[in-house]
Formats: sequence, structure tokens, C-alpha cells
Amino acid sequence: MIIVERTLLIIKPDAVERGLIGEIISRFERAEFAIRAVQSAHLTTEQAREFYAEHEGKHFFAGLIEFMTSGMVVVIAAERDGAIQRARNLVGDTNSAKAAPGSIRGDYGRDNTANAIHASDSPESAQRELAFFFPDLA
Ligand code: 3AN
Repeated sequence: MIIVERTLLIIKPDAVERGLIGEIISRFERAEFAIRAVQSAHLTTEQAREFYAEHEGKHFFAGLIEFMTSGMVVVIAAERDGAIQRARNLVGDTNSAKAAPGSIRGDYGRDNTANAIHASDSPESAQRELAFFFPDLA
């Protein structure tokens, strides 16, 4: 059975700054994702803290919030069968140094924080994150 899913992607400030918006969206389009919504944003501290609430208290939390609010991001709702796992495969390991060559983080990430892109990690996260940025998306 084919299960069409949606996932939430964020092209992070490091990738926007380096002019990688088109390249990253193209990778998802070539992988047959349908782009259902796109929005540029400069996240406030409050938005970033709420979005990453599960990481509050971790040693990297303050740096993560500072980084995610440091510049423009591009938020995307992307859809296809198996979207959540397929997007994670395209994105690669959280640590850019460990991410496979050919993955987005392997090609463009700098480290654990400036790692070019976010992709939802589970159906529950996808639902929460899509509602956070695109409450009106049907
Ligand atoms: P992923 O984005 O691969 O799902 P998460 O959900 O574990 O990774 O972490 C969310 C974000 O927090 C990561 N994208 C990264 O920016 C940051 N992060 C995670 N682990 C670390 C770490 N050990 N050091 C610094 N930043 C981290």
C-alpha cells in the first residue's frame, strides 16, 4: 500500500546564506517530492525555542537557538510516499562530518549545528512541525 506523507523541511541560515535554496529544493523535486508550501522566515527566539522544545536543557540548545535565529530560513512542506524517511535519507546524519557524500549534509553541512537543513524525524514530529508553520495547509 502506498502511504502519501508530508514532512517539514527547513533550509537553515547557513544554506540560505550560501545560495543553496534552489539546489536543495531541486534535490527534493528530483526525488519526486511534491512541494506543497514554501515560506521564507526569520525565526524569532520564541519561535525557535518552541520548535526545538524537545532539546531544551541540552548542551547545544543555546547555540542551536542562536544559529536558527541568525538569518533567513526557508520552510517547506513536501509530500510523497514515505516522505519522512526518504527525506531523512536525502538529508544525512546530524553530524555533517559523518553524513554520507551525496547527502545534503554530507555535501553542504559544516558541523553539528550548521548542517544546512532540518527534516522531520517521525510522523508525530512531522504533524507537529507542519501545524507549527503551516496551520492552514489542508
Ligand atoms: P536532526 O536535525 O538530525 O533530526 P536532532 O533533532 O537530534 O537532529 O537535533 C536538532 C538540531 O540540533 C540539529 N539539526 C542540530 O542543528 C542540533 N544538534 C543536534 N545535536 C547536536 C550536537 N551534538 N551539537 C550541536 N548541535 C546539535
